[in-house]
Amino acid sequence: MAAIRRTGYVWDESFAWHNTGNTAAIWPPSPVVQPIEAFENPATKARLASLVEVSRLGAELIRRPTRLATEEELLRVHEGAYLQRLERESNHTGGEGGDGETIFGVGSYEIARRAAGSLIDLTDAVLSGELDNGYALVRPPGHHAEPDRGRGYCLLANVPIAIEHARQVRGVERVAIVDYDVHHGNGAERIYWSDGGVLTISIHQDQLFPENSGEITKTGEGDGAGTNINIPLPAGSGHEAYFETFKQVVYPALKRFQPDLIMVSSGFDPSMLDPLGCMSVTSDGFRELARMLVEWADELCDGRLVFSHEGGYSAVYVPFCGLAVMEEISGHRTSIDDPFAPGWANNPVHKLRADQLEVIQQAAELAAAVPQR
Ligand code: 9RB
Ligand code: ZN
Repeated sequence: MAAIRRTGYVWDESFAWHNTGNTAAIWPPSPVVQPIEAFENPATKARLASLVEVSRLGAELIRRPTRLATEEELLRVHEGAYLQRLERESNHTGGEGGDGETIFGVGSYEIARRAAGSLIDLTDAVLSGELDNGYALVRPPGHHAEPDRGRGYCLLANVPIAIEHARQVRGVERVAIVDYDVHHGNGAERIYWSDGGVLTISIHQDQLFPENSGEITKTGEGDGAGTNINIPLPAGSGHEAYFETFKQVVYPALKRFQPDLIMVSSGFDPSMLDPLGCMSVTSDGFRELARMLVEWADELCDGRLVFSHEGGYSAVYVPFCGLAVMEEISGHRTSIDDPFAPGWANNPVHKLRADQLEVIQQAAELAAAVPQR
C-alpha cells in the first residue's frame, strides 16, 4: 500500500446547486426530444462526495475551506467582457457560456468562482508544503473553457487559473497538466499554445468533443513549440491503452520537461459506463493511473500533484472511480470495494490493440521532442 500523505480535499454543497437545465444530454428539448436533466448534472459529483463520507475516507483527508476567486485572479486567464456577461446573466435569469450549449442558472457565476478559488487555495497549500497533494471535487468543470467563452459545460478555466496563481504569485516556473478526461482539453491547449512554461498533455477519445480539436499534429507554437501533446486514442480503448500511453508518452514528456508542479484534469468519462464516452477504464484502471502520477510527482517535483475534477457522467460508477483515485493519492484504503470490478476483470476490451499502439507510438515521438529544461 502506498505511503500515507497529507491530501487536501475540496467539496462544497453549492457546487451541486449549479443548474445546467433540462437539455437532454446536450440537445435542447424539441418535439422529438423529451426534456431531461443535462448529463452534466449534480448527481455524479454529489454522489462521489457522499461516497467519500460513507467510506470514511473523508475523515482521513484534509477538508479545505472554499473561497471565491477574485476578479484579479480570473483576469489572469479570462477577458473582462466575458466575466461581466457571466455575472450579469447569473444575477438575473441565468444564461449560456458562449458555445450555445453551456447552460447555467441563477448564481452559477458565484459557484464557478468558488470552484476556481478553492482550487487556487488547494494548489497554494501544496506549494507551501502544508499539504502533500490534493483533490478538488469542483463543479462546474473547466477544461473546455476559453479566455472569452464557456464551452462544453465549462465556464471558468479552473486549472489554468490555479496555474497562473502558482506562476505569478508563488513564482513557480514550470507546470505540467495531465488531462485524462475523455474529451480534448482544448482550453489549456489554447491558453498555453505559445507558452513554454506549461506542458499540456491531453489523452482523449479521437474526434469526440470539441469537434475538429485534439489532433496529434497540434503541438504548440513559438515559445510553446513542442509543449502541447495530444494523444487521440481510438474509441474502445481500455486499461492497457491508457497504461501504455502513460508509460510511453506521459512519463517521458514529464521527465524531459521537469515540472515544478503537476496538475491533473481528472475526468471519469473514460469509464466503462459513461454515456458520453466509448472508453473502458475501470476504477482500478484510474487507481493505477493515479499511482503512476504519484510516483512520478515524487521523482520530479517533490510529490506536488493537484487533481481538479472535470467530466464523468455515470452516476453509479463515477463515485467508485473517484474514490479509488483519492484512496491512492492519500495512501488510505477504505473497506469499500468497487462492486463492478469482478464482472469486468477479464473483459477483453482492456487488451491493447494495434491501432491504439500506433497512436501511442506516434505520440511517444512527440514526448521525446519536448524541450528540455
Ligand atoms: C452539440 C454537440 C457536447 C458534447 C460533449 C460534451 C461533454 C463535455 C465534457 C459537451 C457538449 C455537438 C450540442 C458535437 O464532458 N467534457 O469533459 N456537445 N456536442 N454538436 N452539437 C450541436
Ligand atoms: Zn469530458
